[in-house]
Amino acid sequence: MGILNVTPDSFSDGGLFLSTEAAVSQGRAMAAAGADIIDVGGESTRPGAAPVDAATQVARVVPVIEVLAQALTVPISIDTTQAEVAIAALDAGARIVNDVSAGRDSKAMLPLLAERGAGVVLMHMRGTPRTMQEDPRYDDVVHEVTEFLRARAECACVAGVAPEAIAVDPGIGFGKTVAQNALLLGALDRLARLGYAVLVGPSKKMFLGALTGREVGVRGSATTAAVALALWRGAHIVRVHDVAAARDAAAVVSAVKAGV
Ligand code: PMM
Repeated sequence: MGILNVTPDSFSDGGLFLSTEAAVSQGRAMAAAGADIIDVGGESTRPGAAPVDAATQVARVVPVIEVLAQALTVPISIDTTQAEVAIAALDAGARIVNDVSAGRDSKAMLPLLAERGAGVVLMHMRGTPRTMQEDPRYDDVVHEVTEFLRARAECACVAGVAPEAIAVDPGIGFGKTVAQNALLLGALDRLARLGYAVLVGPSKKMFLGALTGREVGVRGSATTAAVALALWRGAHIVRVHDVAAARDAAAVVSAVKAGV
C-alpha cells in the first residue's frame, strides 16, 4: 500500500503532493513501482495534529481519486475516519476505507462499508492524534491491541461487512512507546491468528528515528528492515512511502519463506 498524503502537514510527505497534479503523478509512480493499493488521505494523523473538517478533506482527495481510479487498475483506499469523506471517496472510485478510528469516529461508517461492499482497514489507536503520545500505558500491549481489533472486526461483521473485506492494523505510533511499537511488530503473528488480513504501517515513523537516531528523511533503511520483519511475522499488507524498497523486501522475504 503506497501512501499518498494530500495534506500540508503530514510528518514525512506533508506539502509535497498538495496539488492534484503532483498527487496524481505520485500515485501513478507508486503503482508503476508495484503498489497493490494507493492510500489517499486528506488529513494528517501525526502526533499532535488537529482534525480536518470533512469538506476540506473531500476537496483535497476527490479530484485525485477521480483521476487515479480511472487511470490505474489497482484499488484506491481513502484514509479517513469520517463517513461523509468516505462516501465522496467511494463515489469518486475508491474501493477501500482506511479508518484509523476503526469505525468509532463516525457511527455511519460500518453500515456504509457494508452497504457499499467496500474493503476496510480497522486500526488500533489509544486516544486521538492530538493526545495519543501522552504517556501511553498498557498491561500487555499485544493482548490489548489484539482484543481491541477482534472486537472492532466483530462490530464490522455485525454491521454486515464481510470478514474477507477486513484488514486489522496495530497502529504503529498511535499511542505507543518505542518499546510497545517493537513488541507489536514482533507479534504480528498473534494478530494474524484473528483470521483477518493484517496491515502494518511503520514507514519512517518516530520509533524508527528513536532506534536509529535518524531524522525522518533518512529513515529508509530502518523502514525496509521493519517492513521485512513485519512480512516475516505474517503481515499481508505494508503501508509505505517507498514502494520500490518495500517490493524488494517482500521479494526477499517471500523467497526465504518459500524455503522454510
Ligand atoms: N499511519 C498514518 C496514517 N494512516 N493508516 C493505517 N492504517 N496505519 C498506519 O500506521 C497509518 C495510517 C501516519 O501518517 P502517514 O500517512 O504520514 O504515514
